[in-house]
Amino acid sequence: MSKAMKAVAVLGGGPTTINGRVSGLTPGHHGFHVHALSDTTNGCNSTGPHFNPTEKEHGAPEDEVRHVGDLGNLNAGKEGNVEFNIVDKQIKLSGPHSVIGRAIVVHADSDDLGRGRLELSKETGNAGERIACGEIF
Ligand SMILES: [Cu+2]
Ligand SMILES: [Zn+2]
Repeated sequence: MSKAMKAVAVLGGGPTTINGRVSGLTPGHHGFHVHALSDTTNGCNSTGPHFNPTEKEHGAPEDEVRHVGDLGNLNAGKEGNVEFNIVDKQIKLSGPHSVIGRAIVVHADSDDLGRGRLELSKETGNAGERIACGEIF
């Protein structure tokens, strides 16, 4: 299955708006994060961990305690497409929280938002395989 992703980020006075669309997904929830590195020499696995400049635990986008890169889940429809329009307070396009030069990643599975019982819940959200990624520039 081929996946296509397009995203645009807009810096406002305060929160950052990120919108775009992803197609070719399986229907349902898919973890969606900014990972630390834009390196894709070994596919999406080279993009490092979730972008976490504040060294906090994994969480939901609305949580105060979260990785800066934690954007929750995309919810793909029956056709496997999803459009998103995310307004986020922690994502920045300049300064120490800047996501420029990092990667946006879509996962195979749902992100448990740090509320899961599995060991990696507070680290990765157990979102599974990285199925699509792209550099943020
Ligand atoms: Cu991720
Ligand atoms: Zn995270």
